[in-house]
Amino acid sequence: MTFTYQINDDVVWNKDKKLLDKADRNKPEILKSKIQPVAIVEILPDEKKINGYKSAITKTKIQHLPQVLLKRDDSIILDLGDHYVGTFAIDIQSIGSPMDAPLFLKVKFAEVAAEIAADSAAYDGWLSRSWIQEEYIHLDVLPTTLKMPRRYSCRFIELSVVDTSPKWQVSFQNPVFTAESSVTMEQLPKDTLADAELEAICNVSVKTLMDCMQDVFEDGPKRDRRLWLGDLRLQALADYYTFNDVRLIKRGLYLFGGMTTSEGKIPANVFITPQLTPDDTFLFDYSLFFVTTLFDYIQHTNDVEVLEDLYPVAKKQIDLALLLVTEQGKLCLQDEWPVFIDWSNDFKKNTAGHGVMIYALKRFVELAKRQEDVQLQFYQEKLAQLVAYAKDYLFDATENLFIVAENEEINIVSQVWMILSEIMPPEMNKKILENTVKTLFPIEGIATPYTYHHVVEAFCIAGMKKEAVTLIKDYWGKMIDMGADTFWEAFKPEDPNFSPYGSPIVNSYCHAWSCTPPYLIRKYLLTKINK
Ligand code: RAM
Repeated sequence: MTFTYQINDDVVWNKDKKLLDKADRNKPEILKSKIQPVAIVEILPDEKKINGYKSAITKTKIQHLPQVLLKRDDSIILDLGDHYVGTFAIDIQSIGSPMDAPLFLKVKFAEVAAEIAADSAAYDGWLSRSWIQEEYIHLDVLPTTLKMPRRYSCRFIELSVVDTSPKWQVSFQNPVFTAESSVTMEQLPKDTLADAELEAICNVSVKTLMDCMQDVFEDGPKRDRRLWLGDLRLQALADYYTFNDVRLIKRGLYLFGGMTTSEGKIPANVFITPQLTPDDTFLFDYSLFFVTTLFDYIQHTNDVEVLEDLYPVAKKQIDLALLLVTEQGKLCLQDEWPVFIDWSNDFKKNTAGHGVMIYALKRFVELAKRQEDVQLQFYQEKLAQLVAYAKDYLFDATENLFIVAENEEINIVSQVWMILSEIMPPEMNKKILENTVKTLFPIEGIATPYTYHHVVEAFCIAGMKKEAVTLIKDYWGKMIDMGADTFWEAFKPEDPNFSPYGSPIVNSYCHAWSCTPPYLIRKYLLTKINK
């Protein structure tokens, strides 16, 4: 399970002011609401919960917080009752003899109970430890109102007194968490699903999406707090079926469209502060998802102005990708523009990448028709070549499964992306997925809701609705059983305590790419479920 950093610091960027101004005009207002903690809790081991810990309400009621006096090494954990993103403030005073030393306080914010239990000092993973939501603060004068400096993503807040002095103790009052998002729950459709388990999964999904909907669609409000194209694509799909607030989608498209390399390539993610900055990271599939995200947006809104503005950028992504396709229709991926597909590098991704190429080109051809592009026929021919190559060289007609040509490997992502690219007749798609279930299930070695999303969507495309529902319940439902208030960046059902970083403390437990069940359910499965 690896993801490699890219450093391409020699890239020359084009910034298109007209497009970036339009991104700016779609900047959302951040809505704020005051949340008070609902309980004082303790963290207890529980192997059934994520990473082995759960929270339990203590005997001390939250109303009695001011009466709890803390001294050296004492701590208290506040529970907001749900996951929120925002800022935190609390009143603090000293009780007892005069305050003859500063208060030394540690404040830790946690999305799940296990983060409180994790020892930050022991963290030794490859992601920056600066993502750990923990602050050490000296307060020279009490009483005061402590206003924490950052925006945090959490359900639990642990206040640990590193030291007072033997002469006095500390008391906390009026904890307030100001939750932030660019949408509210009032925007959601009012209907509920007949299936209670799926309804619960949808509720956690929309909370996940809402907490990621900030100034841009963030991938995770705890980490990386930025706009990634692969995440944007899925957030947009989920948004159409839930909040239906398209400003952030439009903003995201203009941000990516407005920042490209001198050759026209779109970065995999962008930073918004201190000024708009494209990341020097490039992913083949993420660049192509600009095209599909634009296609989905146009389908949903019919916004002609956006199409006029961004069609040339979409076309450029296709043109750059087609440079890697031979006359025969073979996609030859390059190391400097890797295909992501999934974090795991335990399987080869060439065939899945070929599937993404067809998936994106098909949608581009539809846009090209709308735009009456004079090169339409060229793209149609390229599409035909890619499809022919996939059928002739990437499909094992004896096994009825797609292979990776280089080593004849048969893996799940190849099947899934080839089904999603819809190159085979429906009956064959079904046969391929039935074989996939027979030979490659239960899924192993995949830890991302991102890939599970694509597996479920492949089931939907192949008409295997029962399997789709079962997988949604088994995967997303299991996260709820294990304590999810919002869905996670990583989850490996066969090894639930797995962390891609060696410690839960830098995992994101509210992650955009896990929020898609409402899209999957409402687009493909609703009639089935409501029967
Ligand atoms: C990680 C994030 C993000 C994802 C990229 C590829 O940094 O989890 O969501 O899109 O990987």
